Amino acid sequence: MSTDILFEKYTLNSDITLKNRLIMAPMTRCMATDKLVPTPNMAEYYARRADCGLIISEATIISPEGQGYINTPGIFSAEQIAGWKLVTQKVHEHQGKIFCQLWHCGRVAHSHFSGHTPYAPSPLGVEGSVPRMREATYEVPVEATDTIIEGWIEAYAQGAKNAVEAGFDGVEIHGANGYLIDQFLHYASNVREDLWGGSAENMARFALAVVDRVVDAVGAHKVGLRLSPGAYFNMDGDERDRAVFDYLLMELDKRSIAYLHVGVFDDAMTFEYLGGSMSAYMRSHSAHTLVGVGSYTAATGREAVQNNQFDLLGIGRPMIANPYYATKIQKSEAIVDYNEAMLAELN
Ligand code: FNR
Ligand code: 8K6
Repeated sequence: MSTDILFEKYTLNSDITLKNRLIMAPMTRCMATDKLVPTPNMAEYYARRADCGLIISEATIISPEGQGYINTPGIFSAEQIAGWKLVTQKVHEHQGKIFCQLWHCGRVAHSHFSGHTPYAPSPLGVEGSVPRMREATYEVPVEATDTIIEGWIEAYAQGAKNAVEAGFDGVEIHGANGYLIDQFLHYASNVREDLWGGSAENMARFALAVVDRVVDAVGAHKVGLRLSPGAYFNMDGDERDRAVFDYLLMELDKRSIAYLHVGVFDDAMTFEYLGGSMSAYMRSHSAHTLVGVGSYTAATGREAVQNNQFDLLGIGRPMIANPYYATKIQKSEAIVDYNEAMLAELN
């Protein structure tokens, strides 16, 4: 019998072994309570995905001023930690593993939620409005002071500690998709000329500081990081960004974090200044375990893993459409196609 590489065990590090190479990609579902507390329904939803090697939770905000979408869960209050405990217990009862994705929206946050104009690296806004809230158009953010920036770094570390207290197996720092950390990493959103901008080293400083503080808080083996070196969502590309990511990936290789994760919707997208896809660029510039993602099926993703394009396969939308996705793939059962109407409930 031939073995399926997707269902091989994968050793992330000396503390964490995954039962297979399928990763549930983080997906915002906007189903937490108005106090941003995860619900029992969310616990059941995640438990139905515990057959994959590792679940990455939906993005979870680390402080109230980081919120940019309605009813996204948080990890900064005791009530939220208690809500997440239910989720992690259910996933563990089903022999699954789950990391918490730590999130701050930066300029894509909104005063509708926090009562004040969002802070960001530079006062450069994005076009558009909060999804599902057309009246809430995006604001021009206020440039963050050093004190605010230090507070953010601390908030990521506290969020990581809270996540471990809530029973998560680790955390994924959300450094992708045009949110706060990514805003430091691209010239389109960072025109600072102080310690936090103006050069590759300065622009990477915030991401590295967050990684280092989170590692100090919970241990490197429990820390993953998602990055979007290619600008594609809430962000414009700039060829100077390349040097920032070259530097950042080089620095990250000096740290023994659990994995890196590509942040993209379609990994077939290529970026001229990266010389190809985001996954190919990250693979050739990093020795870390790489989670690839973006419009893969089990078949195309398996091929990519076999070709050593990445180590672990992130699956997003198909996991919304298919509870027990991993089991279905393993048994070669038919997969239900995803459609956006499925976002209306937690199947
Ligand atoms: C996402 N994605 C996403 N990414 C992230 O880092 N944090 C998040 O909270 C979300 N939220 C989210 C919600 C929904 C409804 C979708 C469809 C996507 C991106 C996601 O993790 C993944 O990168 C993409 O969906 C591409 O993978 P698939 O869906 O093609 O397998
Ligand atoms: C539905 C609740 C809000 C979800 C927020 C996360 C955003 C995911 C929504 C999917 C939109 C896809 C946009 C991808 C842009 C790629 C452009 C090439």
